Amino acid sequence: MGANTDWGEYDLLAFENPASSSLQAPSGLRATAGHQSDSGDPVDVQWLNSSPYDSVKLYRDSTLLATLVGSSSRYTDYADRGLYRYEISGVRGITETARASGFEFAGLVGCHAEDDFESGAAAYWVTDGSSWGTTPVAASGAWAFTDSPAGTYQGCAGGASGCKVNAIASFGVPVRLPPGSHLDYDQICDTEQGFDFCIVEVSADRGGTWAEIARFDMGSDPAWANGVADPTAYRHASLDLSTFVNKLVLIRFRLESDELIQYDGWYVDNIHINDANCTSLVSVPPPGRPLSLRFSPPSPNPGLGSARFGFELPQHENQVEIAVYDASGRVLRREQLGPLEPGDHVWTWNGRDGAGRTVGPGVYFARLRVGARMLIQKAAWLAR
Ligand SMILES: [Ca+2]
Ligand SMILES: [Ca+2]
Repeated sequence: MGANTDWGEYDLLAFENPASSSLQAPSGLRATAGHQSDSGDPVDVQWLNSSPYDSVKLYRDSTLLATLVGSSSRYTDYADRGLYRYEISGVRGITETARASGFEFAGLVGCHAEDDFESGAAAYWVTDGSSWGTTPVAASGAWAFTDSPAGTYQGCAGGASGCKVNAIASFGVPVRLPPGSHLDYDQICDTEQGFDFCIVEVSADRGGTWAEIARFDMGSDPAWANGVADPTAYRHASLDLSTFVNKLVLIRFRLESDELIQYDGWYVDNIHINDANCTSLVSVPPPGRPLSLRFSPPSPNPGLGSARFGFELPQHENQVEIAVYDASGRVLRREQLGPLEPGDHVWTWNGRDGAGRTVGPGVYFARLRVGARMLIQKAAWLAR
């Protein structure tokens, strides 16, 4: 601002938007899929509200999924098989905060996942701090994956001695590891020997923390010594994952570099965790999430045509009932769902009462009864 800045004008702007300076974005978004099905898999999305909001907006892959009351901190989405980016923002008045975000893979999870990049894209990868992308310098087929498709990887621009930068690509498809599991892939690692590294990491807590399982640099193989990637320089790697047996894991590739001297970077192809003949584990509950009795709000809400209610049972139950009431407390419909196994379940209401008549628009209540315990959710219903 120059010497002639009119401070009165700035004061006026501040007065018109008094809330904006104190309005903080939500944080800590965490999405956890049930991995129960490849269609309509329940995804439990939770976040922390950092300010009071009039409403919160939830996005999936940049499209608005739901506008919720300002105190909401949880939502159950139902998503078909795929990798999704969830974002949440807070709204007060006409001001919407920045968005907090997180990724989750919805759909059934097995003991095997792979990518040969022959789609020409890397749709199941989440990248950070770099321009990871597909490249025609492939071990086989037409495409592979690299941190630096345009050439040399990045160092710390103007960085001091000892500074580090990371180029990270995380494979968004989780895998439940049976005994004897391996990560196999082909690679070229053209990084400065002893200073820049191609580091493979595994997370057993859905990306919260990562453990290194291998690191390479251009000194790891004579074919990489010239620092220039060409397809004849691909070498096969097979990494033991037995440390993580019985766990649900994600893998990622992290190229770490310092401030001086960069080469062609990291090229990977034909990635697979186990082969397609591996034997899946029967059931491993997601880590850090013991089962409890839960009943989620309907989705979509308001409902139109149908609405899904998710619930979770901590143990086998013979008596499970869902009933729908109108606002006056009259029972419209009652269904016996038991016996049911522990875990996540979904009940879909088609907007009809027990006699098959379509209900009118309004507010309804769904009551889940498990033995002597009862949980209630409210459902707004639109006319068809
Ligand atoms: Ca390929
Ligand atoms: Ca370097």
